[in-house]
Amino acid sequence: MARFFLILAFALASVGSLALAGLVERTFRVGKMNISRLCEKRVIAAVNGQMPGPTLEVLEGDTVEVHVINESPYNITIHWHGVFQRLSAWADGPDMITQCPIRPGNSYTYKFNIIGQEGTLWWHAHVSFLRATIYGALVIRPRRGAKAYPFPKPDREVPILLGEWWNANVVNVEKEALLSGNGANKSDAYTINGKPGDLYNCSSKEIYKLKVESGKTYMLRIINAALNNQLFFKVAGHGFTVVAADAAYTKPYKTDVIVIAPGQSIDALMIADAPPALYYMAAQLYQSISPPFPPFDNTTTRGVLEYKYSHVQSPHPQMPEMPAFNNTATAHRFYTNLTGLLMPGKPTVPLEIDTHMFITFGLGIDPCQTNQVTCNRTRGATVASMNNVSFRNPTKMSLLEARYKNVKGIYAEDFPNKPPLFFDFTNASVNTDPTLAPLLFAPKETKVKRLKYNSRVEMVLQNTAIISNENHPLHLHGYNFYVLAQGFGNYNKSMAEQSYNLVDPHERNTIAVPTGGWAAIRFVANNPGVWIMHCHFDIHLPLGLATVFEVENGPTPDSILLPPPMDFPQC
Ligand SMILES: *[C@@H]1O[C@H](CO)[C@@H](O)[C@H](O)[C@H]1NC(C)=O
Ligand SMILES: *[C@@H]1O[C@H](CO)[C@@H](O)[C@H](O)[C@H]1NC(C)=O
Ligand SMILES: *[C@@H]1O[C@H](CO)[C@@H](O)[C@H](O)[C@H]1NC(C)=O
Ligand SMILES: *[C@@H]1O[C@H](CO)[C@@H](O)[C@H](O)[C@H]1NC(C)=O
Ligand SMILES: *[C@@H]1O[C@H](CO)[C@@H](O)[C@H](O)[C@H]1NC(C)=O
Ligand SMILES: *[C@@H]1O[C@H](CO)[C@@H](O)[C@H](O)[C@H]1NC(C)=O
Ligand SMILES: *[C@@H]1O[C@H](CO)[C@@H](O)[C@H](O)[C@H]1NC(C)=O
Ligand SMILES: *[C@@H]1O[C@H](CO)[C@@H](O)[C@H](O)[C@H]1NC(C)=O
Ligand SMILES: *[C@@H]1O[C@H](CO)[C@@H](O)[C@H](O)[C@H]1NC(C)=O
Ligand SMILES: *[C@@H]1O[C@H](CO)[C@@H](O)[C@H](O)[C@H]1NC(C)=O
Ligand SMILES: [Cu+2]
Repeated sequence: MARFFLILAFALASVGSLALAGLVERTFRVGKMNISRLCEKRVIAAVNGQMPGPTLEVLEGDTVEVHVINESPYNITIHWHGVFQRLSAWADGPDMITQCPIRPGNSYTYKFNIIGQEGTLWWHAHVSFLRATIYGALVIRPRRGAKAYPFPKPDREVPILLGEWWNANVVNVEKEALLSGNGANKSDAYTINGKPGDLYNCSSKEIYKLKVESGKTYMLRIINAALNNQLFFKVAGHGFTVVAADAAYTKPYKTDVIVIAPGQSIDALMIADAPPALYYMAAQLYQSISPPFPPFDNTTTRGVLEYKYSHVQSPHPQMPEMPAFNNTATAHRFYTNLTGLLMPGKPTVPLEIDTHMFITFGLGIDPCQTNQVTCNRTRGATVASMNNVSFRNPTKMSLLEARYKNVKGIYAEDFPNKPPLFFDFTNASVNTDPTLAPLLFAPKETKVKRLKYNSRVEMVLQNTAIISNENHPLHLHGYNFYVLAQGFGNYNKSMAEQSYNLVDPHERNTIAVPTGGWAAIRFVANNPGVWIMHCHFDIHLPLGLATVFEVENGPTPDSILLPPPMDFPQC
């Protein structure tokens, strides 16, 4: 890894120590890669001929410069998932939100600082389904001279990227789904660090192996890079202590199962304290949809944990007992048991609120568009929405550029603070009661919510039962938020507020909102720019399950969005 000392600046670290800021410079060539998986040879788009792509390892306080060279036949953007991107929204990456894509043959340098966050994040393509093969880990360690981890230093740190694989060109899978307006083909496999494991055909050698030594502690940096599915993850014979989620430290939480939604990451300590032998690690679907189910990928990916110097190895590794695919109780227990680690000097949850928002979200049905050639015109096309707005990307220029250049007509600033109608949101009768049929329809629009700099925002995120109850992982760009409470059914203010954790809520950039339920979150809008909040199921984003926050500049020079870089891609 190239690391040059850029400036001998005395920076006031968030942890209160003096340290040097480094520059981490990398080149990502996005190009074709030959790969064999599940009895088929395929050509995929990948970074530097690797899948998963290279791990970016940085220290908190570093500046990162990644030169992305697009040698693929596709439009590309890269998103640095969970990075705050303070004053550098130009480097955030979502297609048509903060930039036009890098076209084939072109390049763009993403430049940003990493400040005030430590742990595991990741990077991925943020255009069509391409992140199925264009993704990698982003590891942020404490800066030099800083107090190290707030837990005993692990002996080894291991990225565990959970992925999803199609025996198909993923761009076509998305295209086909959008043309039919009726869901995407299910995937053919899940993967651990790119490998499906030995439960799939032609895959017995494509299995991830982790060698461990008795008594040592391993920090698993687990990332769910799957496109459309939440996962349960377990290792037979071993337990975990969760110490961070989405690159924010948590109070240590002991569990034998990790539940993880697309977009989320979990740092978990695992001690190799089992009798030396072979053990499987496995990941399998957590399916939150209420029946009847659409077709879903019910397969299991697994890897092997292998003790070094073990002479008593049975050739048959032990398999962990996985939760049932519909075990919402286990998912809920995991998600609600996380609390934040309070640290001196670190900001905590805002107690005063300037902007209250109540956001309903979920699926819906619109009439088929004329270009949706395979759409069932009797049924209509599946769409998705927030507060009854089905988000539509602009086409002429990105929202960020329109805001910066003050170009009118690209977007409207009237995304509502609440839904147009309060109904019995989580009652499935909305799908069968003919008098409620008009509720299913959500108009397509490009609307943003404008926020004053430093606004303290509380959002209630309320799932609806329209089409189906489902746990959607909502991801906010540019910020972490605090998770105050979550529950099932309709949000009831007086009841819910009693359950708010205003002492040590954990932080997230992606929250899996309970199926048929709600979550309450807070954040401080202290980063000027335009920031998308969207469902991290890749199939729901193009359907419109998104909205955008336009955050104003602040009053001081260090609270104003910087100008776009010279090589900023144009449409
Ligand atoms: C992929 O395979 C094709 C045909 O086998 C070969 O022509 C091509 O050079 C390979 N590409 C790479 C990047 O290895
Ligand atoms: C989706 O699945 C159908 C049925 O198996 C198949 O015919 C079609 O080719 C698949 N689409 C893609 C893009 O792979
Ligand atoms: C493996 O191949 C067999 C025979 O084609 C098929 O029946 C089975 O479903 C396949 N298994 C998986 C996990 O794809
Ligand atoms: C999913 O697979 C498991 C075995 O791995 C099986 O027990 C379960 O019935 C399957 N569920 C569905 C809905 O297919
Ligand atoms: C999970 O699905 C099975 C059938 O596949 C069903 O018997 C069981 O009641 C379901 N459990 C929950 C909690 O929904
Ligand atoms: C986790 O949360 C559940 C409620 O979902 C609670 O009953 C349980 O005691 C908690 N467990 C731990 C270890 O915190
Ligand atoms: C189209 O949708 C209607 C209404 O949901 C359904 O009855 C019909 O079977 C669908 N047609 C096809 C070809 O799937
Ligand atoms: C959404 O807006 C449309 C068009 O204005 C309306 O017909 C529909 O009832 C609204 N749905 C909800 C859930 O408010
Ligand atoms: C909220 O809960 C309280 C206490 O159970 C109840 O009295 C009230 O009717 C509920 N409000 C709504 C809107 O359901
Ligand atoms: C690629 O991006 C350009 C510029 O935004 C756009 O005009 C074009 O339609 C895109 N191509 C595809 C295949 O999406
Ligand atoms: Cu979703």
